[in-house]
Amino acid sequence: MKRCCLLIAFGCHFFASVAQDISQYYLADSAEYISTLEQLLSEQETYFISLIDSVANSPIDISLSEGWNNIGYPLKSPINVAAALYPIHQNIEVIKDNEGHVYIPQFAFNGIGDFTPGLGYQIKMNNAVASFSFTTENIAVNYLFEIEGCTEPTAPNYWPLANKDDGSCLIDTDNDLIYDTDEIQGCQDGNACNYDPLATDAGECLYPVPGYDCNDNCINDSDGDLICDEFEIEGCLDINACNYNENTTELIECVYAENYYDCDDILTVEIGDEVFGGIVFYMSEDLKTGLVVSTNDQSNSANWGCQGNLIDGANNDQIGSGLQNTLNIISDCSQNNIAAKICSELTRNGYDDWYLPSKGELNLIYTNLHSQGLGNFSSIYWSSSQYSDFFAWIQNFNGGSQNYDGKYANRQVRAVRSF
Ligand SMILES: [Ca+2]
Ligand SMILES: [Ca+2]
Ligand SMILES: [Ca+2]
Ligand SMILES: [Ca+2]
Repeated sequence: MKRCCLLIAFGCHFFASVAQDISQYYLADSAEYISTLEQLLSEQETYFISLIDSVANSPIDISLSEGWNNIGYPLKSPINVAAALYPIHQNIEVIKDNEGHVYIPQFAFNGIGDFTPGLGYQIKMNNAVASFSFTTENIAVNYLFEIEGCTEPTAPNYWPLANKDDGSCLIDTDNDLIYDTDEIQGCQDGNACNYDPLATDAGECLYPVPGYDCNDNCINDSDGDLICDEFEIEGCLDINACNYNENTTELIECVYAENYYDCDDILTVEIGDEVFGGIVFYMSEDLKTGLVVSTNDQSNSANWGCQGNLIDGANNDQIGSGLQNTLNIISDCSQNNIAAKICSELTRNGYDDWYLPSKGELNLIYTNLHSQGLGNFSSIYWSSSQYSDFFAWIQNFNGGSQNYDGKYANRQVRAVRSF
């Protein structure tokens, strides 16, 4: 390789490749690296001194007219044709050497390579150039060649000749004794899916979705249906069941509402409905319980019983007290075929828990059913509410009045039960 070629190659390739190898040199043998650096510096310095010397000793001014000209290359050192003619390259159409090689600036094609000292060339100009000379200024300033390497003076592989940083500087920004160029960014959490044991700089970590491992498989899946234990949905697939769930993944026993109740245990019946063995005449405020009355009379001629005896605990007249009144009457009164016993001994529609309604309950039967044309009632009915030792409460369903009557009187009997 000719000397001038070396200079251009220096800039474009040789320096760069040496610089890239510097880290190895440096790490392997810093003495060898310094020696190499000194040698290169020395060679370039020698070359420039030689070039400057030859120009200084050959200050030849050339005048170029439009069209063909003959010129000689006057310097003592060869130099790249493109570099030497850079200041006037826009005015040149083509330049040829004796062997027919050409340099065409428009196409950046240099078939000549270097000017050879002492040789002549033919140059065709697009425009005349009055004054041109081969000088170091033109060559060094106008023809920019880049030398790549580390330009950071504090780096151990700082390359003094470099004018373009190539990112190779050995810098340890975070002072962990690992050069920036050797750092590996990655996740440093051993629990993360993308944990990188080689990472030297913290990077983004990725974690599995709760319940799953890093391969998107369930951590726990007892029945192996690919639905993780914690995401199983227990339910029943019968749309009529209270625990119906269309998203069920784990079948459990279906649960159904009781008859005449919804899934919240709320009654679905209304006053007047024939259910629970009778006709509904009362429902509690929370719509969970109620009272029914038999659809026919249990007797149309029965005593209240135990005339002249005061039955303990049978004076209650509120709604809900008929059962207790009845229990107290049959407990205290040994007389048979009395109204309370007729009711308590009744088995009807599968139910055997009937009793004689209290005064308040009997009035509800009158108001909610009989007044609405329901229940087939007639005349006067006994309540289980005692008035005194000789009297007990009755209600006349012809008009609805409540009064007391002698316990010996024969009145009608209609049993009720609660649900
Ligand atoms: Ca570092
Ligand atoms: Ca680091
Ligand atoms: Ca499962
Ligand atoms: Ca399952």
